[in-house]
Amino acid sequence: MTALPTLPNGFFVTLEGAEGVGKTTQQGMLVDQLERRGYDVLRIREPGGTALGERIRGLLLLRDDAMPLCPEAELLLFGASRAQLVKDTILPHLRAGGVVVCDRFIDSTTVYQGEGRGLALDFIAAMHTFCTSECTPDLTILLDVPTPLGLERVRRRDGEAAAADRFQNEATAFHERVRAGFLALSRQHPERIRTVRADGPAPVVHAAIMETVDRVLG
Ligand code: T5A
Repeated sequence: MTALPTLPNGFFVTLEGAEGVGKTTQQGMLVDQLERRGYDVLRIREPGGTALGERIRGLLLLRDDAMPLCPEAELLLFGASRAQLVKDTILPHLRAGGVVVCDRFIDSTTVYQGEGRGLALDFIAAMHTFCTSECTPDLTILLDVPTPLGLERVRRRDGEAAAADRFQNEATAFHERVRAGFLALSRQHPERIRTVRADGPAPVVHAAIMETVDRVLG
């Protein structure tokens, strides 16, 4: 039997970006491609990825006017979901030499709760250390599209259901801050975060992602 290709410390890739940039679409294409090459790939998303995380996801994403969430509670719920995911799922898979492909991770918190909600960035950084045992992605692909295009894509995809999503219903100015925050973060961490234009057809975006992944994986 042929052994799966493994990596001594695993390989941790995250996909980031504002609403509707195509993370989920591209995650599926990336996972398929890596699996075809024989890697043991774990596909996960945030918030979620564990039984606890999926319950927290419901609290965070579903708009419930009877149960408003203050920004501080929102931040800590993202942290709780992530702590469980890192310990139960991400670290064991990386230690076994596998590849983890996660739809959103720490950068989403820095940008949405930090830049978007205006919460203290130094507290958020300390929370990352506490919740993740300093587990940082080897590579982060930042997908970027103009804000109106991203919002249009999710509205077309979700139709009337979009009204129930707490984040999609934020003002355009919030989404513009999020996009600018991601781009600023990629300039601060060029060694880890690679920006890929995502306004073209999905196969073109996928090819650009594979080129980046191949450069880092070697
Ligand atoms: N959040 C999350 C925080 O505030 N803090 C945090 O710490 C974390 C982890 C999660 C929300 O939580 C927030 C951010 C988010 O608002 P979610 O439901 O998991 O929400 O969804 P998102 O991650 O936001 O994903 P989106 O709904 O924005 O969509 P994707 O995954 O970026 O895009 P995708 O692939 O679903 O594509 C959207 C539509 O566009 C089409 C697809 O077919 C789909 O219909 N599409 C394209 N069309 C044309 N050309 C292309 N290249 C296309 N690619 C995809």
